[in-house]
Amino acid sequence: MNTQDYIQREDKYGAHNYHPLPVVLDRGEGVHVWDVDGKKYYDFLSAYSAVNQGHCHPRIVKAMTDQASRLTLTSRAFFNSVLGEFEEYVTKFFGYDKVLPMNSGAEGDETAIKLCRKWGYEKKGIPENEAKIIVCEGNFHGRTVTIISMSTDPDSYKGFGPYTPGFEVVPYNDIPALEKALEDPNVAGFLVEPIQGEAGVYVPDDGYLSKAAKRCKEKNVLFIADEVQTGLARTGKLLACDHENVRPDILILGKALSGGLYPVSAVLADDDIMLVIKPGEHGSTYGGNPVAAKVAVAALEVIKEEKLAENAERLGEIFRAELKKIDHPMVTLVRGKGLLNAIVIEPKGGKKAWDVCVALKNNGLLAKPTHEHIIRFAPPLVITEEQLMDAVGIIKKTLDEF
Ligand code: IF1
Repeated sequence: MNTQDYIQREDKYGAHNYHPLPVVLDRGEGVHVWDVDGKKYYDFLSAYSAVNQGHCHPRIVKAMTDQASRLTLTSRAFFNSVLGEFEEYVTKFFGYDKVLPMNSGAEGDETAIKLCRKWGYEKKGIPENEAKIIVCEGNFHGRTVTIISMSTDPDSYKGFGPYTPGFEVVPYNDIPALEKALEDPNVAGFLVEPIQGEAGVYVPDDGYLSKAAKRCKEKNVLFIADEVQTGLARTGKLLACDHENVRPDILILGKALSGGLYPVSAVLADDDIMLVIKPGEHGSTYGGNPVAAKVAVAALEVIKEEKLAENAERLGEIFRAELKKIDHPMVTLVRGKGLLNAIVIEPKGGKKAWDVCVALKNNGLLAKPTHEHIIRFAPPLVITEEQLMDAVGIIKKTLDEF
C-alpha cells in the first residue's frame, strides 16, 4: 500500500471530522517521524503539545509496558497499588493538596467546570443553578457540548445546539472587561488559557494573568488555568502561569502529562475546593487507571530530569530570533513563548498557510495551519539546538519557494 491507499481507506471507512495534511505516519522517535514510504520528518506539531518528551520516549514506553503486563484497569470501585503513587507525585510536583485524574483534556475542563460550580454553591453561596463562569473570546477548551457552549468559533459550536448556559464571554487580554464581568455576584470562576493555542498562539500582555488572578481573588472567584496545551514545560516554564508567578485555584493538565503514550488528564486543587465533590459525584471508568498512573509519573520525571522547560526557554528565544530574520512578504508576524510559536502568513498569489505547510512537508518538516493564516510551530521539547537550526533552514528554504 502507498500513501494514497492509506488515505483512501480512511476516507471510505472513517468519519470526516478532520482534514489532515496528506502524509501517512508510521513511526516516531524523538523529534522525528517517518511516513509509510520511509521519508523522515521533523515533527513541529508534537500532536498539539502532547509529545513534549519526544515520540516513544523509552522511559515512558517502559513504564507503560511494565504496567500493561501487570494490571491495566480495575475501575475506581476498588483501590489499586499505583494510583496513590501518582496522586502523591503529581500533587507534590505542582504544589496542590489533591488531584482528580481523568483521561482527555476536555474531561479535565468539564471536571473543572463541575468543581467550580459546586464550589460556587456550597462555599460562595451562589443560588442553585445560577453560577456563571467567565471565559474568553477565541477560547479552545475541547469539543464536548458544554465546552463548545463557551466557544466563540462557529466551526466549534455551529449545529450542535442547544447549548449549556452559565458562561459569560469577555475579550482575551482585557482586564477592564474582566473587571466588569466580575461585578456579577454569581460568578464562580474565570476559565482561561495562559496562551491561546488554537487562536493562533495568542500571547497576552505581560501582567495580564497576574492582574486577572488578583481581580478574581478580590471577588472570591476561582482562577482556573487550562494548561492542557501550554503546561508541562511547553512555554519555557513548568506551567505558563509560572511566567507571572500565578498559582491557579484550579489547574487543568492533559496532553504531555502522558508524553503522548496514553490519554491522561488531571485537575489539581486544594482541599477547600476539591472536597466539594463527594464519593459517587464524578469520575470515569479509565480515570486514574494503573497504566495512566505509571505513564504520567514517568512523563513528569522526564520533564524534570531532562530539564525540558529550560531547553524550551533557551531554544524558543533562538527560534523566534531566527524566524524574525526571515524577511519574507508572506511572514507578517512571529509570536510565541518557549517552544510554542507561530507565524502569521499573508496569502500571496493565491498561496496560503496550507500551501506553505504542504511545501514544508515536502521539505521534511510537519506543521499545520490554524485559522487559515497561522502556522503553529511546536516541536518536541527534547529538540537540540542543531536540530532546531536544521529545521529553521527548512522553513527558510521553503518560504523562498514562494
Ligand atoms: C482537536 C485544537 C489545539 C486544548 C486546550 C483542552 C483541550 C485542548 C487548551 C482538549 C485540545 C487539541 C484538540 C485537537 C487539536 C488540538 C487543538 F486545534 F483543537 F484547538 F491544541 F489547539 N484545552 N486541543 O488545546 O483536550 O480533549 O483534545 O485531549 O480537537 O482537533 P483533548
